[in-house]
Parts: sequence; structure tokens; C-alpha cells
Amino acid sequence: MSALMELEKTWQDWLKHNLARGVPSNKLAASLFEKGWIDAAYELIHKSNSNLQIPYIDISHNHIKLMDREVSLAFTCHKPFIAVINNFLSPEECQALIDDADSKLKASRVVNPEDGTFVEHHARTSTSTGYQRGEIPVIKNIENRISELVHWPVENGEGLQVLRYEDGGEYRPHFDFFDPAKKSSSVVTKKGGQRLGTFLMYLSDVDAGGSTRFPNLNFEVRPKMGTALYFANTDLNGQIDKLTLHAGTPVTEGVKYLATKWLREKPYV
Ligand SMILES: O=C(O)CCC(=O)C(=O)O
Repeated sequence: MSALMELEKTWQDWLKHNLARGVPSNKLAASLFEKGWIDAAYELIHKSNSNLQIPYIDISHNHIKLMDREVSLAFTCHKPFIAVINNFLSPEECQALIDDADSKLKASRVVNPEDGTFVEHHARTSTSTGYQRGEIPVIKNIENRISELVHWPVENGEGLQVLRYEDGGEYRPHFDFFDPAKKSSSVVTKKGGQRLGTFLMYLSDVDAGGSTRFPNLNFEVRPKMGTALYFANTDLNGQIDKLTLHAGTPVTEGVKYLATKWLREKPYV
């Protein structure tokens, strides 16, 4: 059953007209979404390959067969777009990332909103290490898998980061997008443009604490080895979405390992 075909003829004509004049499908989908035609909005996005300006996950099925792995959607939210993806990484991949990262970890840093430099900050008390894209085979495979799932080029991804949070370690509420109102925005978007999406992968089970919490949405995702969490930092129109405020809550028992991948608007070179 096609939700797009169910639209009234005037809307179907409106869509045809705007697609023909090159309006990006995500912007047209935003209008359908505002009308409450959510299935039609997603169908339009899924059917548009070339004129989409945002990453997307095909949520039309609960299980998704990727080239090298079958994953499943455990949770989705429409605004902002959020998906929890089970079975994204194998236990061996999680362990390989942990083993490689462990000896390289240093205090994590955040972007200084004043000048765009990276600085240590009490709001982010983990240790971490960053990789070049494709730096080791396991990362290359994971980057290809992310790219296939979110329909976004590998080249638009920042290098993967692996983080370790020990007892009390946290990342206080923050946004991942670059706020155009902040001074640093022009510096940090020079390479790659806006951070459109965040892809988090939990590499370990954690006994207590360490969830990823969205305070403006009143829910949190608990860490589970191999599970991934994706959220769009911008809405369908490409505008930053403040509902994406999120935090890594303090780990209170155990150790949390996480891999983070940020997806940019343009190639990140
Ligand atoms: O640790 C978490 O669960 C959240 C990590 C995070 O917010 C980030 O890397 O941007």
C-alpha cells in the first residue's frame, strides 16, 4: 500500500511540480510531515535517491538486511528522527575496537564555542581516541555499514572516536550540531559543513548508569553491547533541532565503551 498514492490529487500534483523544479525531497517531506502525513513523508524520502540533502534510515521494515549484516530497529522517533538499532556490531567488532583503543585513550575534549578549538572540559569526563576514516579494517567495515544504513557517503563522516567512561564518567547535556548563532560555527563548519547526524555504538554492557539521555524528550537509551543509536541533529528542512539535546549519564557501575561517528553535510576532508 502506497501512502503517497493515497494523497489527494492536488497534493500529488504539488509534489510532481516541485520535484520537477528540483526542490529537495526532504523539504517536500517536511511539508507532508507537518500535515501529519508521516507515512507519505517517509515514503517520499525512501523513494528519492539523488535529491536528498539528509541521511535517512529506511524504517519501512523492522529488519534491515545490509551487505554484511542483518540489523533490526528496536525503537524509532519521528521528530527528531531517532532510531535504536539492535545487532549493529558483533561482539568481536566491539572487542576489536576496545583492544585497539585502550592503549591510546586520552582525556576527551569538546569544541570551544568561542573559537572552535578543542579543549578539555568538566562536562565531558571520559577518555577517548580518534581515528582516520578507514584507519583499520574493522573501522572500514563499520563505516561502510553505517553509510549503507543511513544512505550517506562514507566521505561525509568524521573519523570514528572510541570513548571509555569509568565510574562517574559522563557527558553533560549538549548538542552535536554547530549552532549558526555561535562565533565558532564558521570555523568548525569550514570543513564538511553542519553535523547532520550522530551515530553512537555501544561497545560494552554497563551494569548501572551510562545511558544516553534526551532531557527534552524524556527518554534514555541504555547501553547494550552491539546496539547503535542514530539521531538526526537537524530537521527535514535542515534546520538545527534543539530537541536533540542529549547527555551520557554518569556510569555508576562498570565501564562504558562507546564509538561515535558524526555525519557531515558535505565531504569531510
Ligand atoms: O555517552 C553517551 O551516551 C553520549 C555521547 C555523546 O553525547 C556524544 O558523543 O556526542
